[in-house]
Amino acid sequence: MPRVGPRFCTVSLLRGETVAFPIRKPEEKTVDKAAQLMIRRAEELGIETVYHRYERMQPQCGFGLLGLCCWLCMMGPCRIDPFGVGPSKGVCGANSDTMVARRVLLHIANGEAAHGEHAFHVLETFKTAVEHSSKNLPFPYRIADEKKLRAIARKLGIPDADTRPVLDLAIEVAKIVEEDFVRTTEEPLNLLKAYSIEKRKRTFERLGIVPRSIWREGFESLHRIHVGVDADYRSLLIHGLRTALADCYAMAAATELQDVLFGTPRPVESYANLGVLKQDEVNIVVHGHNPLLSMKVVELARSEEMLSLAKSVGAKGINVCGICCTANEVLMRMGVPLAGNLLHQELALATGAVEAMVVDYQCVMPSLADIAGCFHTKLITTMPVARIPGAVHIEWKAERADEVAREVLRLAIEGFRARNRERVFIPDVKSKVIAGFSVEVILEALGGTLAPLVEAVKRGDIRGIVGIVGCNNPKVPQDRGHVELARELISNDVLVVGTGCWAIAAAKAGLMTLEAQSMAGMRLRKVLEVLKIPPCLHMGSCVDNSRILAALNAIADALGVDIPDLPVFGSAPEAMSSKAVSIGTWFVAHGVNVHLGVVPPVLGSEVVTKLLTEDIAGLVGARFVVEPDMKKAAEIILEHIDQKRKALGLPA
Ligand code: BF8
Repeated sequence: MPRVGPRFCTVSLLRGETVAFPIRKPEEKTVDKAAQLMIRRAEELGIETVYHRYERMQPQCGFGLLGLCCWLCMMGPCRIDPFGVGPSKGVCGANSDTMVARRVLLHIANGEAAHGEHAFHVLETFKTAVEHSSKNLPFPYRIADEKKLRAIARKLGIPDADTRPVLDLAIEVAKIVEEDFVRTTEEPLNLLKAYSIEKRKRTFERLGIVPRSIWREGFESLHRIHVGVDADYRSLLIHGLRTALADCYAMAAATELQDVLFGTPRPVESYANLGVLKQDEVNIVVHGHNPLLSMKVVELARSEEMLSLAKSVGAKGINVCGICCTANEVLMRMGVPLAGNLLHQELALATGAVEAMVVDYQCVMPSLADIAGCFHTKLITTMPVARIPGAVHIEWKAERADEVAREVLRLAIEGFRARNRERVFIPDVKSKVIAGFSVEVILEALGGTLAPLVEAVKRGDIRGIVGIVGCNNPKVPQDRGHVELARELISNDVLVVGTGCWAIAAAKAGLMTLEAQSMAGMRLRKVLEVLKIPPCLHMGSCVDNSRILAALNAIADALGVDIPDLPVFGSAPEAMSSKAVSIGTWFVAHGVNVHLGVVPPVLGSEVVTKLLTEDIAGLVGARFVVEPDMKKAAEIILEHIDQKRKALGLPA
């Protein structure tokens, strides 16, 4: 059991002294009421969570926080003294600029690899599904959204996209997307050619950052950061832009093909927060990012066969709910409730009410196995690339997806008998949410054209549009930045859209309901009431940031301007993962300023910091802005929006 109480956490420093760091109260760790209750509950039960581990980790390495430590070769680890007293170069001779830039590129490549693998797994499944359908063979997956497939084919320039047989088209689409992974020539990504607006393409060409293949850019990044290769912070970061662009179109591939396999999201009502767990039902939490298995689990959980099995063990039903982006995927398409975002994953298990947590990959904490072990809960890993010691591993394969889902459900249902009701504590906290705002749905709500939205922006009823995305990070109180920034912006007539853990935070805070229209400024409110939409729009999981880009492309096209000219901004108030670094970078590359609420590890190099926060604007028309205070962040964002409106000749 960790040393977590009552008010101090003691840490022995290398020098042998012991330093006490104040432990924050639950109310200082998170603004989420359910999480506050569950942190106390976890402490009563002697369960360590991410919140406690973060405090035990203090003080975190000052070199690491500045980006000034390097362990990329075995001459290291090295660290550079930011005060100029100790070493100014690593053993290999790399200075602080090289060290910091290498680390940024490593984060981007890591994020790109994560989204790239996700997209590739979806592509492989899509291809196999099409092959089986062509031969009339049974397969767990099939084309569910023909309309979306034809729309993708049209965008890719495939001839006769509206009339050709659907399986022919699917084969063509798969070939074109596959080429974007494996291309060995200098040709640009097909998806970028088809999806990006002309003005942006010209910028990418001018800077030499047009990505060639999804695999190649990440591969080259890892080569460049190897000891003794690229030492110039500028060329490292320029390749970072190229890799991030490859990431962007990998994400687009994942979103598009998932829509074809599972349907394009449509508005759906559900609930969010730990109060969605049920006392009298089998609770199954799906967690991770790739919906290939979780969609099957949800489908099967609703079958008569499984419901009667659940009743046979004394449960009233089967309650599937989700954590992180897998949650967003199944919410958007099936109305499955959200149990929570990143920092809720351990708390969900600490309720003692979960029979099985089924994980795929990314943002899944290995410590889940320890917490599951305190209860009857089964932690089930399913992906060959993501194993956790202590978990049950039931491996997903596309052709076995239905069987795997059945095995998972049986294990969970069986587990219900072993639930110790005396140890169950489910916080009675949940909020209503309306999700499912794909670009297609937004267009439909506007009557098939963006014109009403563009007109509202022109008039100033919508002052600007901000995409808030990204993670939770225990360095800042959970959800505080997400909620504060969103509230501040909507009250100033800014329409907020977003994805990922922000979307879950906003849902838990009740910002994704029609009632939340009352929190919007008067002018925005009128628009929301006419369209019957919430002030914060849930656009999906993190790969669905590609939907936000698609909307920006369409608005820029409609106004006849480039993306940097638009009154828009991006923000990741609680960014944590490498994927967030990569996503932020490709938004900047596309000309969208990105605000970060957590200081990234770049301050060890003045020139890298300057490049990312100032000089990059001269290259791509946008930059990063770091501001931990959300009131000030909102002011910066509003000022930028107003400047852009003025430049476009739009009224204030
Ligand atoms: O991909 S927002 S913590 S869950 S990385 Fe992870 Fe960050 Fe959440 Fe989704 Ni995105």
